[in-house]
Amino acid sequence: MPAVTTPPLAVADPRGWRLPGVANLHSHAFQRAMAGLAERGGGPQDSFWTWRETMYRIAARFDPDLLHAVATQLYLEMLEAGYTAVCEFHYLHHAPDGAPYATPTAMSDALVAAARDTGIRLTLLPVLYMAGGFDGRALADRQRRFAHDVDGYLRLLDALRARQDATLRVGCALHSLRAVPADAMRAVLSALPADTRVHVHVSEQLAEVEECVALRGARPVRWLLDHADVDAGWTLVHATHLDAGEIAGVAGSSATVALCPTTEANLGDGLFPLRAYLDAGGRWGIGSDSHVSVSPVEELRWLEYGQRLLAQRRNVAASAQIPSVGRTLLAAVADSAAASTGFDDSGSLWLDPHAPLLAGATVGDVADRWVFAGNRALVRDVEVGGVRVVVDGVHRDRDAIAGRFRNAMARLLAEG
Ligand code: NGQ
Ligand code: ZN
Repeated sequence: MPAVTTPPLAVADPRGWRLPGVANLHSHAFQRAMAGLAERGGGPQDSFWTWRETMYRIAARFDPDLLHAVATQLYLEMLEAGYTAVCEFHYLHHAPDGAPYATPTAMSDALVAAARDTGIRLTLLPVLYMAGGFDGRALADRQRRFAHDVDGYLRLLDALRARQDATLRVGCALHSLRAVPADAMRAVLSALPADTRVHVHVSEQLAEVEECVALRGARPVRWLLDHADVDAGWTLVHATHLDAGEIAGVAGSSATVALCPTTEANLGDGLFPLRAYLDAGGRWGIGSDSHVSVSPVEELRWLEYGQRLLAQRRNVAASAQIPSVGRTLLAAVADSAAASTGFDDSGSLWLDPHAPLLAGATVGDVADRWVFAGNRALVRDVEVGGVRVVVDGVHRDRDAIAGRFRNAMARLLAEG
């Protein structure tokens, strides 16, 4: 069984019910600007891949200022919802035509500034993106701003690593097996300092599973396990489609799977085999990915409810050792945070002890009440690195940040 936090997860203190802050293991900050704007039917062929074209059209409008404004609002919302750290899977590196900015790290700098402005901890994951598919085809024009060669990518990592401090970690992200040729993957992995966190999108859509089998002779997770030293420093994002051997292989590797239930539902990805993965002792955490929702409770609720709908039974994540589903889910997320983010301490959040929904709550049921019946309004205070950034449900700079976000959205949408 996975390690379980032995002290109580929630403790009552004078400020309320205190729980560990939640790490958000997967974010593309710019996509917050399109939340709710890709929900118009274009026909029965609508899919992840047609959504991606909409996403690319919005991505093309971003510059460092817009990215800063959107990411700042997003990170503020994350903090108010109880997320204290975010792994930013960042691939909008260059200008839309693919030319580097005068300051090559300008887009990364915008994300670092957004995190510092809000007080969230940032694990910046600059993304290596080289090819348009498993066959190694060149990037399409709309993907050119994502591109690096191996040397350029390693230089970017070096430049960003020099800025690491108590609030910033820099890891490595491979966009996906389709976007990173095998030899480039090997070259990058062998050049990384020990202890670098590595994140990769894998096995999200059946089309990529089939293409990987056709071109690399194995399913993507199998291929990755066979071609890289996947260990506790790795985070496999989505890993939705797994066969029994892959479930055992990922669990046995001690890697963390980053599940993004609201985005995976929104994009029609499929359902992760949670029960089998838990039975194999697998580690997992959550991410809000495209940010159609910015709420750890909604991610966890969707995760459990998807499994209930599929299995037609209840309390799927519970076990004989820990019958509370909410506690099981929150403890798994707390236990996986450091391995994926590189930060040892996740900060704390306090649920409002005066909320009617928590009347009569006990140490044994407060996690279930929050995950299954509450929402972010129950989060009263949030503390990161000893600093209280959310007080009485409100981030210290909420109004100023929202004002800049509104201006940014007006500019972004005017360009449509
Ligand atoms: C991304 N998002 O990189 O933003 C991807 C879509 C792709 C998700 N996979 C693009 N949820 O995978 O090619
Ligand atoms: Zn993603």
